[in-house]
Amino acid sequence: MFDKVLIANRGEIAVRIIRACRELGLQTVAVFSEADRNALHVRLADEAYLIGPSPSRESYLQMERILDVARKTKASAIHPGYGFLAERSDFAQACEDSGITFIGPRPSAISAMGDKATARATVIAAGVPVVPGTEDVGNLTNEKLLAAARKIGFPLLIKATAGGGGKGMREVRNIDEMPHLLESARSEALAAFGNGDVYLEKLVEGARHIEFQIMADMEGNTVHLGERECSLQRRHQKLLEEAPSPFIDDDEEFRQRMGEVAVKAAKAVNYLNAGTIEFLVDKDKNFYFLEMNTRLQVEHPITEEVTGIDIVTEQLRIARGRQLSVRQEDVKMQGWAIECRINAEDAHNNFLPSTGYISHHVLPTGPGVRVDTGVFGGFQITPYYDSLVSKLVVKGESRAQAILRMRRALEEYRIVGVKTNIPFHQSILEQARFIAGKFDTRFVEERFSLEEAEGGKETHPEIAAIFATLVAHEQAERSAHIISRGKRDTSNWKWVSRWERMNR
Ligand code: MV4
Repeated sequence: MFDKVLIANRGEIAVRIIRACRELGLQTVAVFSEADRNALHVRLADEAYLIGPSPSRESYLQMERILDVARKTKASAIHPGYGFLAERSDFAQACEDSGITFIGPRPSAISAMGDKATARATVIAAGVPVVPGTEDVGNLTNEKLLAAARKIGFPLLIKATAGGGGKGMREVRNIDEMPHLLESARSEALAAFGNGDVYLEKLVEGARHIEFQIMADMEGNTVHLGERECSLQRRHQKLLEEAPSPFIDDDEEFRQRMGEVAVKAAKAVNYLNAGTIEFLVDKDKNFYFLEMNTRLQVEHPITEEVTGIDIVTEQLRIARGRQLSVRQEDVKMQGWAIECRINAEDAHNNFLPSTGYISHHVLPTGPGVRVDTGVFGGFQITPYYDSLVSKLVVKGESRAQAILRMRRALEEYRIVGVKTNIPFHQSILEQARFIAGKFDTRFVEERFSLEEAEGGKETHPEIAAIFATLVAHEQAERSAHIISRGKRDTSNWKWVSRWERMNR
């Protein structure tokens, strides 16, 4: 059993894991690249070791160097976080071979779910619904794929077996464009994953993306912690997530039916520790397994907020051989949580990452607000890693309260030195379709093009009226008086000068 954990990651998730270890009395070892000498995870850990230059290929992806640090410091467990080495079965295996506990699933489950065609075949065999498509694994020839396409029908999607996250994905409307799109999908997949294999699925249009959190212990107890709504994405990057999903909300029967299928899919690969089953859900509530993420996810906090279960603590307990602390019937979703991913990016420059020195970072606080972050005032945002600055999470009793609370928190948020997508989140939270919960995976991209086309004058009078009533109700229920919510003070500089005067 371990009492010292190496965290093979950086940023907010490394901080999140260190905090859970600290609460459990476990020693922590951080690793860092040259760009991260001053990082928060380095400051918070009991020990920290430089593992290489800034590019992740030369640091956070260096398995041997990380294992060396673990051996040297006698850390007998490694938490991989998300990204980097989290879904590398060879890394999980290398840990096992070195007698180090990998805090996550077994290598066999990572590889079975990592190959999306194998994942499909495996869950089909377990009786889990998938979108109609190819069911063979391994390298399918173009000839076979063309024959399969005629059977499946159009429109369909070409997907990369090594993929996930939309890389190497192509929408095909008819057989004539298929050969060309097969070639481009294969070459994109080959470049991105070193594997050009593809498979086919019928295109499900206007679907929602809903995922279930899974936890499983060494005894094979497997539970789900309910769903997260993840339809709001841009270019396959999630932007805002909520739990529960407005599409499931109080349909407990539907939730349990999907949850049972999610558990079945996880059990099909003898799953251990935390994972996520992604589903596509169409407007008639048909749902289909898409893929499994064999890691802790960025958006795990919203599930923690509505279930009261600390997922990272649970991960550590499971890895130490303890039983799950909850049975399925004990898991209850209560209230509503929303997460906004605050990214350092420039909306006016094609959402390119915005780098630079964060001179001020003042976080929203108060009732129902949680911020997970790895940055602070004085931190330099470099171009080497992803653009996530923080995860702003709010919890309310109802969805309406969570929305109002998120708007309030976004107004309070002050970050100076880099551009962020805070204005984007504010505009989403004002959208009638978002407020009404009537959106699918096309919403974000459609909305932006619509706004341009119509000069921002998209109106849904009925939905707007319904929400006005909701807000009025919500506000009437509060005794506090509400100051007319003006526009966010967009001038950070004005705010900084006030702050400086206050601190003189
Ligand atoms: C789909 C789909 C429609 N039909 N599969 C995108 C990334 C990868 N995880 C799966 N994706 C999709 N697969 C079928 N058969 C639509 C998407 C999709 C999507 C899925 C989840 C969240 C956002 C999305 C945005 C565009 C397309």
